[in-house]
Formats: sequence, structure tokens, C-alpha cells
Amino acid sequence: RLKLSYIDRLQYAKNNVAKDLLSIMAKKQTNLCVAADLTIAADVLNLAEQVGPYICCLKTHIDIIEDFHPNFVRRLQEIAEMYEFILMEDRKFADIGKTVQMQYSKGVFNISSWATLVTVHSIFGKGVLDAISEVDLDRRRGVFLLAEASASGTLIDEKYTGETLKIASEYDDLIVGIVCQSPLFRDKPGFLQLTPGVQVGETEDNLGQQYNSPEKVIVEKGGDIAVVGRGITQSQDMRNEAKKYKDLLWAAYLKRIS
Ligand code: UP6
Repeated sequence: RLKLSYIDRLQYAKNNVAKDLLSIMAKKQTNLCVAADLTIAADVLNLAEQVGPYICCLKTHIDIIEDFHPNFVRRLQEIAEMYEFILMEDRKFADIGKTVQMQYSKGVFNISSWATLVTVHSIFGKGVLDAISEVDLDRRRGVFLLAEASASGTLIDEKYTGETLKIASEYDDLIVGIVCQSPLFRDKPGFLQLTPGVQVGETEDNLGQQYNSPEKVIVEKGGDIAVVGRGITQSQDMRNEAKKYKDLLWAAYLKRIS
């Protein structure tokens, strides 16, 4: 996986969204996912429009939006279509399958109606993935399964990570990739590694987040897609900052596969 180009990995992907994602990455030459962690809907839309040309994916935490309205996600979908990026709701589902199914497809946020990708914890086992599969009957959705966390003091250990990867292989038509911090699953080029905790010039925040540089995340840690939040959202010029991260991350990818 680590030496193959994104386009060469397309043939190994079993999930339709994984194929779309790889095609978008190759076409737009970007492995940047922006974490749109802003709490006002208009600010998220503004961010999406500014960074749209430079990202393959926009990651949301829909439950932090203070003025949520269904029109907001509709607009977000329009922007995603216009600039060709994929929407991922970072819900980190963690409950029994039945509850997750309702959290995924019911309620104010109705996540399954707009989020092409969601994140899921493996802590409750396979039921959660069965639950999401049952909703996604026409196979147009995908899951990133969390196997490692970027937080200092995370309780996840090697065994948990290993078992998570085993579950992922059993659901390779639903799983698009793994959220992790190290080059796991080297022999699975159909899965994408999503790695958060990326910022230039910072090593941590004051609440346990740990950062690595774009180059380190792609070349050493095996990230296929890097998640950048505050590194971009706290900048005066988010468009320009996104372009900078995109260029750094793409250069690191070219270096890795060369
Ligand atoms: N995220 C992490 N670490 C993980 C998993 N997810 O930071 O292990 C998510 C956070 C946030 C984003 O929920 O949305 O990635 C990182 O944002 P930041 O770049 O502003 O720290």
C-alpha cells in the first residue's frame, strides 16, 4: 500500500466510496481532509467554499453546530458536489447496533441522508457495522473504523488495534479505511489510512491533542489522507493555508511512492 499510487489502489478497493475518494484524490491531487470544526453553520459553509478546491474530504462534527438546519447540510452537499469532495461525519459511533442505527438514520441530524462517510468505534464490536450496512442498502456509503487515537493517554492498546483491523477485513465492502496513527494494514491497498493530528509548527494543544508534521504523517506514519483542523480553521486566510497544506501533503505522498 505505502508504495502504490492512489490510482493504482483503485482496483483493490471494494467499497464504492473508497473508489470515488481515490479517483478524486488522484484527479485533484490532494490527500487533504479539512476538519470543519466551527460552530456556526455559515462559517462552515464559508470554510467549505474556501478550501473546496484543495480537499478530497470535508470532515464535520454536526452536533457542534449551534444553528443547525436541514438546509445547511443541503447547501454543504451542493458545495461538495461543485468542488468534488466527500462529506464525512466524524460521529465516532459507539453503542449497540440498534442504537447506532437510529443515531445514523434518525433524529435531527439524519446523518445517513447526507454524510457519505462516517467514523465508527470498534469498541462495541461488529454489530455497529451490521447496523450501518442495513441502512446502506444501495451501497453508497462508507465507514472509517477507528483503530488508534491521536490523543495522549488514549486507552487503546495493540490488541484493540489488531482486533479492530480484523473486523475491518471482514467488512471490506463497507469499510473505506482506518483512522490511525501508524502504518498498519500494509498488505491491504484497498483501505485508506486517515490520520488526524496534523499541524505545522505545533506539537500539541492544551487538551491532549498531539500533532505531527504533514511530511511525517504521510511518509513515516503511513497516512493516506491527513486531517487538518485548527491548522487551517484558525488561519486568517483559510484558502491560502489549505493550499499550503495540500501542497506539502501531496509532495510527501510523491516522496513516499517514489
Ligand atoms: N480526531 C482527532 N484524533 C483522533 C480522531 N479524530 O483529532 O484520533 C478529530 C477531532 C478533530 C480533528 O475530532 O475533529 O480530528 C482534529 O482537529 P485539529 O487538527 O484541530 O486538532
